[in-house]
Amino acid sequence: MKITDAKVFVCSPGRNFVTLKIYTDQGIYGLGDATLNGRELAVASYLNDHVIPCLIGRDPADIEDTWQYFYRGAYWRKGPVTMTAISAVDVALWDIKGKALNTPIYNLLGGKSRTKITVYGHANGRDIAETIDAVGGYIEQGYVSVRAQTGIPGIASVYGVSKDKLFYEPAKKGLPPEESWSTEKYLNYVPKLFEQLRVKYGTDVNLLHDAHHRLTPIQAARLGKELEPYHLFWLEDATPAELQEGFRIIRQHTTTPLAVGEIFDTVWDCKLLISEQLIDYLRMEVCRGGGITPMKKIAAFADMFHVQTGCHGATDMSPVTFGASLHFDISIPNFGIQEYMRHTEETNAVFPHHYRFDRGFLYPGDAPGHGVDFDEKLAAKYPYERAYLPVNRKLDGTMWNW
Ligand code: EZ4
Ligand code: CO
Repeated sequence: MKITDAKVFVCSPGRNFVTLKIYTDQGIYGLGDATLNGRELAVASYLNDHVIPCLIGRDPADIEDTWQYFYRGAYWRKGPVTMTAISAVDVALWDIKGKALNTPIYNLLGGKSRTKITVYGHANGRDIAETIDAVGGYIEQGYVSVRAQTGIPGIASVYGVSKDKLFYEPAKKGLPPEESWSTEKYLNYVPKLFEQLRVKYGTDVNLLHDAHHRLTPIQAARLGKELEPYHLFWLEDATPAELQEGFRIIRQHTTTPLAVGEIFDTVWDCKLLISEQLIDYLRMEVCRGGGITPMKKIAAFADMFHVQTGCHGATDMSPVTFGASLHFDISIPNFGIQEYMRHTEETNAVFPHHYRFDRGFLYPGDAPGHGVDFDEKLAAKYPYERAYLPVNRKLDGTMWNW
């Protein structure tokens, strides 16, 4: 089999997505997701200008060699633009292999290690009372795991809080919106949320929380310690992780389980975090992490150090990434949990798929490949619209981490 062509589609059915379609001389095509939130066109250019010319004529069966060709072969390694582009190629090639062999990708990864994928939903509210109600709504829908984010009195807009209860979409059309932040107000308010959630809903529900890179290690240690009585499933992105050693400080002080990694793009971003057992859950997924090929290896490495996966699954992962992630999730031994933010009806219509959601669980389906398709005609009705993630400032105007 030979690759005859590849095309990049940029569309915006509710939000922007970049989709790679690889064509072969046997009529089989594969789809990959190349969406990088707020930097979409850079990946589209990387693929169009630098990857696709080298793809034509290659044998799509040689997935490992193709991955090495674009990783080692570029000389310039790592980085979110490069790794998102390589991910799209890798996932599209796994899709082609599955279709060529008429089998779902999970069969090519060793088969199923479980029957269904536990997901967590996103509950949020403008204050503690509203957030408590939102968590209740998820429990009623059958979720066993819920992430809870609350607005904070005195801060105008906070990560994870939206007006729409079922959909949370941080990217906004136009130039980056500005949000504000106070670590002091946040640290004083959030433990009360989890105290009240446990009083109201007891211990059966898994509760998660995302600090979204706002804290220093010692502040994260304080939060983890204060949340210990409420037994969180995880505390996510407590501190930025460029300095992996920073997690030693958090770890010394708290038994609250730690998750990190949604912005990591290679194993080098988490080598120390994993090998020193500084984290419990790794948030990398197939789109940002370079595809299924490296993610299998990273998961195996993490398994040696008791680290489980918790793949990022926000709306900026297109349904193609969800499809691929679910095959990965169902096959690996050290799956932990999968994030699941709902896509809009427009997005789902552009990406018809075989995976399905039912009362707190996702199922990958049995279609050959990853089981997600792309309706080009419909996609063409939704042209790209510039959109950015917010930026974040402390109350005195200092730029801070969003
Ligand atoms: O902010 O995917 O846990 N989920 C998250 C997401 C991220 C977005 C960034 O593109 O932190 O909401
Ligand atoms: Co997060």
